[in-house]
Amino acid sequence: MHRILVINGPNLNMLGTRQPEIYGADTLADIEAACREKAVGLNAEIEFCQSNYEGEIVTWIQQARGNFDAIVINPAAYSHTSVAIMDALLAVDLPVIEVHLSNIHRRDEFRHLSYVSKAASGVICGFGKQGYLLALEAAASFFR
Ligand code: CA2
Repeated sequence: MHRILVINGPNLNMLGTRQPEIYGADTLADIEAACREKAVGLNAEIEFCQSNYEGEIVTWIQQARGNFDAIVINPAAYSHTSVAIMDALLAVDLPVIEVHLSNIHRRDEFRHLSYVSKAASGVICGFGKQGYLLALEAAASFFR
């Protein structure tokens, strides 16, 4: 069975508590449940994690080599700042699908640049929770 690591960046543990007009009403636990259901249909296994710490995310990416077949990542605010996460993703040499709940291109100009996109096989943004499910499908398409 193929294994997909789903990484969530800072503040995404707050989903469902504030700013539902931007990020939707689902909590991160709701998104995890939907991802787990989707993974069954894709015959894949997922590990779903969240961190508010850049270094912890870098470590998870490094450890993915040999343990996972693809990475789905919502780097949250680190998308727009983190050369360290970009470098780790470039080094791990796995398919990387970047996902954002909101359409970052319709928002503040500082959100238009994602360093992570430079290491991503593809990017999905603006589809809320559904975007995670599309990202899992995209990841699984690398296995066929
Ligand atoms: O649209 C996305 O998924 C983002 O990655 C979310 C990040 C934002 O910095 C990116 O530009 C786009 C922010 C996640 C914070 O989520 C919260 C949810 C509820 C309450 C507070 C923060």
